[in-house]
Amino acid sequence: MRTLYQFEVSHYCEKARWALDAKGLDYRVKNLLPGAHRRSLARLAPRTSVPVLVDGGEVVQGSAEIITWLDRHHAHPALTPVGAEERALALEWERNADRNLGVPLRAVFFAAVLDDRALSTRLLTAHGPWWGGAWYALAFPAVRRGLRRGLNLNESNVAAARARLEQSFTAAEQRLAGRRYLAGPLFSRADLAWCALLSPALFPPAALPAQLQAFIDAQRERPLFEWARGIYAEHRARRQEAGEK
Ligand SMILES: N[C@@H](CCC(=O)N[C@@H](CS)C(=O)NCC(=O)O)C(=O)O
Repeated sequence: MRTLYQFEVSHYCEKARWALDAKGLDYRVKNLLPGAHRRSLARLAPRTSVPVLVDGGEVVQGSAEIITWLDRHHAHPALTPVGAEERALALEWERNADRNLGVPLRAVFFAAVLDDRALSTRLLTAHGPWWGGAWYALAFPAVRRGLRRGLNLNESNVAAARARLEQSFTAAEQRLAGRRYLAGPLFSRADLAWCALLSPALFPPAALPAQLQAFIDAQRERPLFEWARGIYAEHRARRQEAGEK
């Protein structure tokens, strides 16, 4: 069985889920627990990050790599444009989303969420192993320290992440002016990446700390957010329930 190793809360994992769903493929998800995930992944993949797709004995790590692999093995519908120019554009805009949207949005999100232990525990253990709550009761302070260190969550970096997000929103809006899609006439991995990586702000997974909610509320009416809600409505089929969590 095709298996996606993931964190339910991760927007990079949402990218991979969306790609699998777009292809209409059956798969099961294996939800790992942030902090404890390293042990599970050490046996499987070279790095410690999710998403990781295991399909027919092959292991593919990274959301972009998963989309490329899926397009190679399950061609329809194509997420990578066929024409060279559009293909290059789609890959460039996807890379742009991975670096300039996914990374700073995660920093802004976790900088606020990690201050609230109950909320963090709920989000990070969601749909995960049955022992997640008990494990976090002991390990959460260490997990939080590790996340803050790994994501470089200090005041100046978080302020810089907010500024980078504003720049990214503006750049995407300029690109989308007069266009339905980012890279040519069809929906592609570029659109998928921008929308999936924006998803924590589009569809907040819980009631969020006031300051973070205020930041999101201030963006909600932006053309980029309106566009992304439209793309979700039109292109994101509901995930087929496929087995074990
Ligand atoms: N560029 C990677 C980023 C993946 C990523 O940063 N995953 C995070 C969750 S959002 C993760 O697994 N962090 C834990 C770790 O790296 O150990 C991708 O597109 O898959």
